[in-house]
Amino acid sequence: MKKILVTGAVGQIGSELTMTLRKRYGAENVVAAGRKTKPSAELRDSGPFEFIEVTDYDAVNAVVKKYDVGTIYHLAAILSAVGEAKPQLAWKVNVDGVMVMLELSREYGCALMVPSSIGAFGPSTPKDGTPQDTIQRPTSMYGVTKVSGEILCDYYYTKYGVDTRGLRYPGLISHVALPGGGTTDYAVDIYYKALEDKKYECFLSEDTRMDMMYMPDAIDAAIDLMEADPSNLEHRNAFNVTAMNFTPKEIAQSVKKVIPDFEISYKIDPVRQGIADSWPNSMDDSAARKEWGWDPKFGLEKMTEDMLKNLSKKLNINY
Ligand code: AKB
Repeated sequence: MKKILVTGAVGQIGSELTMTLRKRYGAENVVAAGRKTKPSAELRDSGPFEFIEVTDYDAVNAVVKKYDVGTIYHLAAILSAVGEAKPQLAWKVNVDGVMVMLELSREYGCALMVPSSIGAFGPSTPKDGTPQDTIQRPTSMYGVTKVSGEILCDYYYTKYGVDTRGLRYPGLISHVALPGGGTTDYAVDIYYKALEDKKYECFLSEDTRMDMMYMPDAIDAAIDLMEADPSNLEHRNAFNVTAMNFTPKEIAQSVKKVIPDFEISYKIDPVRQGIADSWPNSMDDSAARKEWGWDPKFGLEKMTEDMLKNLSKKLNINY
């Protein structure tokens, strides 16, 4: 079989996606690629691993050739908070990197998955039940790069027939790898702090509502989308996908049901609050449900129970 390449394989989504793909398609068929973060022993030893810079066409080309790659999950990206601090880096990684993947996919006939985000929307987008096809005028640099990536995917599909597919991920929550500098990171931090300190100081206000998803659903979404019958896909830029939406106050209440003496306090970070306020409260993901059967399994309470159970084992802290 042609091989699968996962870029950003050491990151929050990549580390779990790579292992799931290896179990499903055979470890030798899934090439993990990272930049400089040391991979876990499991990731490094269970199948092929390569260090590459995703903006380096020649380096990625060599890996695609060496392994006869037929599918690329391009997960390497700069997240929203880091993107505001380093806009040029965000453009380089998030847009130039996508261009490298699109060009190679055109040349080698690869299917390409590029994640987008709720960050691809902005303050002029309808905030509740945000439609699949709507105004996209983001005010964060991250959002600018994500919209650019979506439009480039549409362009390469229409112009060159590249099999592009994408997901507008909401905030992702996992007990395996930490997110790297996003606006929704609070929804991961809160579980660690609940176990470690029984308290958490949140950088967003208590009523900031955003879409969220537990990692097992995010992994299923990526694989199900890439396995979907192409003739059913009307959207080639990125699909709205969500599993739940909540505020910091609501996630804190769900933690408190399991750890009754947990307390949350608030110290607002104006940069991340500004980004969060420009994003939707909730997206309409009916196009994903209709076109490829999107159907998430985890809501807030089920996720909280699972997160705390798994983190308590990982951190060796009982509750
Ligand atoms: C971020 O907060 O930057 C990401 C995202 C929603 O795309 N988690």
